[in-house]
Amino acid sequence: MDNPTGATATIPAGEASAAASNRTILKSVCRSCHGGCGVNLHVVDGRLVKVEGDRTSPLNKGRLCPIGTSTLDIVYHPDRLKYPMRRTGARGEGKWERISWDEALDEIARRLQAIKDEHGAQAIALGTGTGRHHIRWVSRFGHALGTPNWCEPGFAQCFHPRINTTILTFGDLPVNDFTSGTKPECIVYWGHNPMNSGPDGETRFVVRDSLAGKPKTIVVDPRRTELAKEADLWLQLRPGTDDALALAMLHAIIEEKLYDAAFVAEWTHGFEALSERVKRYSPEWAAPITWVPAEKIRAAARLYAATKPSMMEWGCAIEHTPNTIQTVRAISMLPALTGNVDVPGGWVFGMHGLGRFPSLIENLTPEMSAKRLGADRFKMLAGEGADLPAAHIPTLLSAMRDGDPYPVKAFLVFGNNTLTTFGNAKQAYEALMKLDLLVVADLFMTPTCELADIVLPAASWPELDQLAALPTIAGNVVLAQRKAVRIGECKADEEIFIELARKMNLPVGTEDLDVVLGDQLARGCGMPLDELRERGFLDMPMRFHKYRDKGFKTPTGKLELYSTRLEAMGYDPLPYYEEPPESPLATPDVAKDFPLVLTSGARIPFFFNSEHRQIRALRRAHPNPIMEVHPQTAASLGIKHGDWVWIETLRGRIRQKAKVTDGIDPRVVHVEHGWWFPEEPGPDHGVWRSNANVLTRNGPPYDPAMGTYHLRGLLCRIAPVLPGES
Ligand SMILES: Nc1nc2c(c(=O)[nH]1)N[C@H]1C(S)=C(S)[C@@H](COP(=O)(O)OP(=O)(O)OC[C@H]3O[C@@H](n4cnc5c(=O)[nH]c(N)nc54)[C@H](O)[C@@H]3O)O[C@H]1N2
Ligand SMILES: Nc1nc2c(c(=O)[nH]1)N[C@H]1C(S)=C(S)[C@@H](COP(=O)(O)OP(=O)(O)OC[C@H]3O[C@@H](n4cnc5c(=O)[nH]c(N)nc54)[C@H](O)[C@@H]3O)O[C@H]1N2
Ligand code: SF4
Ligand SMILES: [Mo]
Repeated sequence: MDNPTGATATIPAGEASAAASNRTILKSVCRSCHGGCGVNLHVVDGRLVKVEGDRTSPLNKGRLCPIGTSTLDIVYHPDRLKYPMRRTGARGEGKWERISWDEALDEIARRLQAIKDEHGAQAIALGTGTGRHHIRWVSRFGHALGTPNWCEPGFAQCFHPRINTTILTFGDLPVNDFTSGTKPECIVYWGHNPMNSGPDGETRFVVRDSLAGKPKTIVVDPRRTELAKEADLWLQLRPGTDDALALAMLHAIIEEKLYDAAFVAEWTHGFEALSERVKRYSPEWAAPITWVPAEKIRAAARLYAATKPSMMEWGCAIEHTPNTIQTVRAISMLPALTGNVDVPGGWVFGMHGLGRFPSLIENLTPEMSAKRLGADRFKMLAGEGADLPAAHIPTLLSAMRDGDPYPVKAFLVFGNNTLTTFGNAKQAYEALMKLDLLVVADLFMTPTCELADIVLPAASWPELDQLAALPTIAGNVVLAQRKAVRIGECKADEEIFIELARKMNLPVGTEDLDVVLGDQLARGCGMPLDELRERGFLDMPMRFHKYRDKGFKTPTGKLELYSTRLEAMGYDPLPYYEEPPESPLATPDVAKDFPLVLTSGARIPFFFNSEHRQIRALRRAHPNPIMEVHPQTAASLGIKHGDWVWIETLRGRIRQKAKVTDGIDPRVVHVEHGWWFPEEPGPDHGVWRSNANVLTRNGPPYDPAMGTYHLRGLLCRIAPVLPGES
């Protein structure tokens, strides 16, 4: 389903051809999702007229998804924010005046300085969204300002548990070898559906292409996705129980001696301890927890272990419960035990074509770092176990709302629709309403922008210069992102940070953008910035079995099944199972009133999280929020396909339209995330009606090392929306 929207990425042919003589074509990279599809940007008289997939790019070979195809509609949408604005009425009243950039930045600088002087730098927090071009620039500006408190809703909930955990276990983040040409014989899709999502760190087209060689596939998903339909084995588990399933597969692989004995003996640390630990987690133990029959778990273990090379494609579903670190660890041990590590057609470590980003974290004193919200408890998120430490969001929200453990007075949000994507959206709202200063930089006037003191118009990806390296962290393909046009007074987030740092006379973080980018390249692949911009991208040849030279980059030099670093931080060095805190087994009393298991957030190919509802072609392809329910459950409650349905949890209720399907277990319900209705009036734009995060919880217990809260596998009840109900 590459482009069923019929959206066109070109302006009318006449206009384009009339101006064809002064056409410039820039090689760039689409950044509307985590992927990095190569593109050619056609510019005529300062206007972007065409965005086409770059046929020479190894990542997309000329293809674009529906979102990439809609780039012109996004860039030139009439609702784009085009100049800075200051609030004139009460917070959230929707009254604004236009101001200049100078006025906006002067006022922000003045108010930040006053808060810093009165409460300390830690009273200023920064926020951003998932994996965007400027994500690390947000932390950089925070560190330059002297605050340790920056956050992103994915840090404890998405990808970073995988990054931080695999760095402990393997010394590096493994990715899949999609580009060397070696055909995988088996692929596991675990809580991940790259048919719909532009996945974390990969690009969707190479992931899809890997299916062409007809590998065996194993799909771990509570919903019958396109991949599940075609799979050799579909493990339809209860949401939130991935850890139990992985532990049971490890049990079977060890008990039946299906592991790669030579690799395990030479290259792993702690195999005996792991074997002892997983003895208790047999497939028969896991069956009633996961709802997957024991025989099927064994069959999956056998198929995976016997078929090489094997890839593991994993998604954020495994990071949406409060036992994230152990879940990621347990799943990552499947490739580890079967020797599918740094091999062609399997998991590989990257070439790191982009040098480490200068986050300026060294600018924080140890005392200030220790003040990072959550650092005392969640060391894998906010402390020494994190690749790039970030603040714990629920703790940050309490600091804003209640001044606990200390007051946070300002929040600068660069590309995050807080009210839609943070767990427990109502608490997020209460926290934002308490701030002295809320600044939001975005492309559109979101419900979160509506609460701001100052709104800044951000540049979208074809409006700015940057670098990208895909897969993320691994950096095998390095790409130059090019500024092709300017819209209104929009500015790149990076430029805003640099200007603000200069205005505030900060000691660091004031260098020109190109200096930072050039330096990152010099410390990575070594190619000069101008040359990369000319060529568009650099595809670095892969090397395999890199650990054979100097061992794994872990304290023992081995792949640590038993994690010495987790142990040193005071966490369990071996994986274990923990039932999700709200579930039919953990809270049977709650389950009496809320009998269904709720999961959320399976990706929609036409939207990126809370974005793109205002893009007509994309919205036409998916006009309404859709919940999924089994025919049996629907019939028992009088719900028909296409009905609006209430979905209610202990936190609140929302409505979405029913898709009645036997592709979901009768005991499970799925809701989409990210919904608000840009076409409806502000300030809330309908954000409370269908927003999945009205339903989710962000209270304790959290993952002990990562602070992760609970987005998938909660308890809910559903009922038809009756005429006249609102
Ligand atoms: N219930 C539930 N909640 C979830 C999830 C789930 O599965 N279920 N998934 C979670 C996950 S995995 C993640 S990563 C988060 C994602 O959460 P977010 O990253 O916050 O979500 P987005 O909607 O992608 O982005 C937020 C805003 O960034 C703006 N934006 C886009 N490009 C730019 C730019 O270049 N500059 C600026 N300044 N703004 C820009 C968009 O217009 C949008 O308003 O959501 C999480 N929330
Ligand atoms: N088009 C598009 N692309 C995107 C995004 C987007 O919103 N739209 N969002 C981006 C972001 S932030 C992320 S993190 C990635 C996410 O993309 P993926 O990692 O592919 O994850 P999801 O699509 O959220 O979920 C994948 C599958 O997990 C299943 N699932 C639900 N609950 C559970 C569970 O408890 N266990 C298991 N094993 N499976 C479960 C769902 O049924 C779904 O089919 O996509 C990124 N790319
Ligand atoms: S998959 Fe992502 S990077 Fe590729 S065209 Fe779509 S939005 Fe752009
Ligand atoms: Mo994410």
